[in-house]
Amino acid sequence: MRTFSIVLALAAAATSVLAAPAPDSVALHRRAAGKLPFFFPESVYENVQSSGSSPFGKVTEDQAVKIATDFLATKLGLSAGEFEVANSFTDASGTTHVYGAQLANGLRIANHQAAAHVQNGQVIAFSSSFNTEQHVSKSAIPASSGKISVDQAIAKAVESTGIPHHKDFAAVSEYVNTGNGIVFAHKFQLRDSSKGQWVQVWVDANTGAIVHSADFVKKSSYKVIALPNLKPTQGFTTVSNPEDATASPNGWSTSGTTTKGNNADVAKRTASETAVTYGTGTGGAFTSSWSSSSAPSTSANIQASAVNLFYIANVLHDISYQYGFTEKAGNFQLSNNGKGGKANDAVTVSVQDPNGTDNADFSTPADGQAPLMRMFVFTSTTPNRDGGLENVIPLHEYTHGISNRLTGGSATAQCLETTEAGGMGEGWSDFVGLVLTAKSTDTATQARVVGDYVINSSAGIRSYPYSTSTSTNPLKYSSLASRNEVHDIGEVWVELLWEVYWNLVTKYGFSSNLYDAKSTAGNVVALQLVIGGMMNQPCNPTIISARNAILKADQTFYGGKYKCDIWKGFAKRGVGNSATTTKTDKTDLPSGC
Ligand SMILES: *[C@@H]1O[C@H](CO)[C@@H](O)[C@H](O)[C@H]1NC(C)=O
Ligand SMILES: *[C@@H]1O[C@H](CO)[C@@H](O)[C@H](O)[C@H]1NC(C)=O
Ligand SMILES: [Ca+2]
Ligand SMILES: [Ca+2]
Ligand SMILES: [Zn+2]
Repeated sequence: MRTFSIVLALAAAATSVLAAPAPDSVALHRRAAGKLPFFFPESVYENVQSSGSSPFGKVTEDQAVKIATDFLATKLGLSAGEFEVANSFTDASGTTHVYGAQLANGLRIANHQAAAHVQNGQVIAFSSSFNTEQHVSKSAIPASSGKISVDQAIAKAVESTGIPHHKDFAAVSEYVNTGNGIVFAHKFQLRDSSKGQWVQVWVDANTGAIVHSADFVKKSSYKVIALPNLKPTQGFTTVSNPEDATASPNGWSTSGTTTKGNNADVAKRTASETAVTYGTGTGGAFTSSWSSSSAPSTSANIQASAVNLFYIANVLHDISYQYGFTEKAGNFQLSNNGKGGKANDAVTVSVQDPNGTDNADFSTPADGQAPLMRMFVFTSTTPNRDGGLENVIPLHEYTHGISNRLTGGSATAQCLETTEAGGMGEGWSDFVGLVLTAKSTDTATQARVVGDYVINSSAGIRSYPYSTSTSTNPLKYSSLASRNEVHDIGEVWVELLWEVYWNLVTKYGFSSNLYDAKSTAGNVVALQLVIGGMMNQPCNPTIISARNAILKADQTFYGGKYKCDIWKGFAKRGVGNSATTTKTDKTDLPSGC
């Protein structure tokens, strides 16, 4: 196993101009989420003053429940049969918690909930969403009957939401406060596991309309440098529910409170690893407030970096999954949910890793052992800059994991070890970074620069910007005669792939939805060909055998449709039909192209 870094050393700043990318508001991915009606009367919450020492002392749980329900009956003006305890328990402090809902005609009013909390025989707090001064005093309760049957209500709701009925949950009759009075309703569930949708709805048994709903799917949001944006100067935006249900059925953050989940474990660690600080969220919402004028080490900036890195690692997990980097292919997950492959290898991401500067690296052991991605701080500016905030850098690092696992199979991690194969490893990493940060307004001859933010130089960290213009980027196959370092070799490989990419985008268009790997848009096809090539190529491939593996992927995925687009891209920069591993430029095409 070899550890790959993003740079060997900082390139001396050459001159080149980066055209400012046009703003591109097209999101990479959005889960379809229709808004269903939801009404819940505002709850009141009161701490009840203790009257000092309790006349009761310790009471049993049953006694505590009776004390709570008597209290609620008086407080909310309820008579016998108008309240039902749904659940109660006593915690370690001896406090008994009692929860329930208002009953009418023996049925629950779904959103008329109340609770009381009892300690030492006294109510210490209570809450309610009904019958207090703030709420409408007793609404009229309609009859518990309706014109619409349960089956009719289900049929209507399935039709209007497009989500199938979830038959495991039996329908229940309940009342619902709609905000305009109480209605008699049928309660049931709708679920589509493949789309990650699962909701409970209440349908008015007289009108057939959905009047209330509860969405069981965890909501999430991440304030990040949203792809395809590249760097913090383009701003942080809040991305909502970015998880792909197929690739990440368990979501991204396991708890909704830390940057730790099935695909990635993202934290700032001190050098001795005595302190581990995860990015934090509340109920799935991960906010951040990054400051360009403060050092990366402030807690706000560490949080911004951790949340951004968690986002990038998970996005690439989910996108690469669509193109075949799945559990069985050896991807990086804590649990594989029974889908094959070896688990326990979510990516460990070290935010602002203290053991290095001015670089980033990624170590990939074989399937079943967790890889390590170390993001360092770059030191040539004041304040220093965080590599985790230039999206191309973590995308580059994660792609090392993909190319290493796929080449020669996931059980072995020794297939990108020769200098030429290692060079292509660097190339695939930059290439995937470019593809995930490409915008619909980009052009073939535009200069695409890597690492310009971290070193604050428009030239970035490579010797030339990537571009199909041979004056902007003159690299060709024969350039390898004087290029022996893996990143230098990688630049040549990226140029070859970049020519193919643009042949495809020019002819077949661009899609901003990289999650649809079946799309015929040129950029999606290019990504599929490159990832498919990794699966086909031999252990320690050469540029020639890696090109041939891409041509093979074109046959297997597309029946050879893009053969000539691929050949023309490679031939333009010297890897034509008669090119050999001696690295002399040949620009000829095979017959038929
Ligand atoms: C930093 O390097 C030391 C010494 O090699 C190692 O023990 C420690 O785990 C490293 N710290 C981190 C955060 O990786
Ligand atoms: C980045 O470079 C520009 C232009 O050379 C300079 O004005 C600016 O101060 C630099 N920023 C930092 C943080 O070093
Ligand atoms: Ca795995
Ligand atoms: Ca491998
Ligand atoms: Zn690298």
